[in-house]
Amino acid sequence: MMNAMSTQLKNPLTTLGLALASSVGAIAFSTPAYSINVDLSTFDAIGDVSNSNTTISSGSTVFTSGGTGSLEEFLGIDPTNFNNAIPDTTYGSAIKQTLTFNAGDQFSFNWNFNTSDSDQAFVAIGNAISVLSGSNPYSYTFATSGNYQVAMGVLDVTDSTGISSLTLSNAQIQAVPWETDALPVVGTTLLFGIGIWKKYKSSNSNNFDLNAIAIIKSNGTPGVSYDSSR
Ligand SMILES: [Ca+2]
Repeated sequence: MMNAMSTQLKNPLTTLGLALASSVGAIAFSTPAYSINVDLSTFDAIGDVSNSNTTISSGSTVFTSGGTGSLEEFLGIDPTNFNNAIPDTTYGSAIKQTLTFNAGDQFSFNWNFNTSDSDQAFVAIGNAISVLSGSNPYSYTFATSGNYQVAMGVLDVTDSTGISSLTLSNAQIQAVPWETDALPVVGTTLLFGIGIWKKYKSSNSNNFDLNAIAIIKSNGTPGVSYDSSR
């Protein structure tokens, strides 16, 4: 008991750092995952895109099959990839953004696709294109950390008529649990950094006080000194 107390008194900043770091650890283990909202309005868009990039339609689209001004050029994806995933496309609209993911992060969004013909909605993660069908919300888990382009869009297939529309909402990243992430280390480092900063600031204050005392002493008289020749 006495030993613990004397340790605290000897180095209160280290003790504070350890106490704060422990509390962060407790929070980390009681909060296994956290979500980050993805703002679709920050995405780049091409074609028939409206409502802050949450509605993607097949009205005023751009052509597919590659080349200048094509959907594939905008996405930076080889037309062959598109043709293999979704054959016979003619026109399309899309949004895209490059985001940073850690291994295990899950990217997801809610979607609704309305079409009256053979048009398709798609999602592209990197160069991998998938027809957007089946489960809602769509979700994708990244196996490897890195920067990835994510893109969502609508394609006219075999025709250039009809208005198909994809609506998107609730886009987010479910980040990996903290206990397998680097965040606790960063948090601890920051907390100790704050401790050092506070110590440094305190040291500066002491220096300032000492200087002030020294100035008063060397001047003899505290207050403003005048140049009598003026
Ligand atoms: Ca169509």
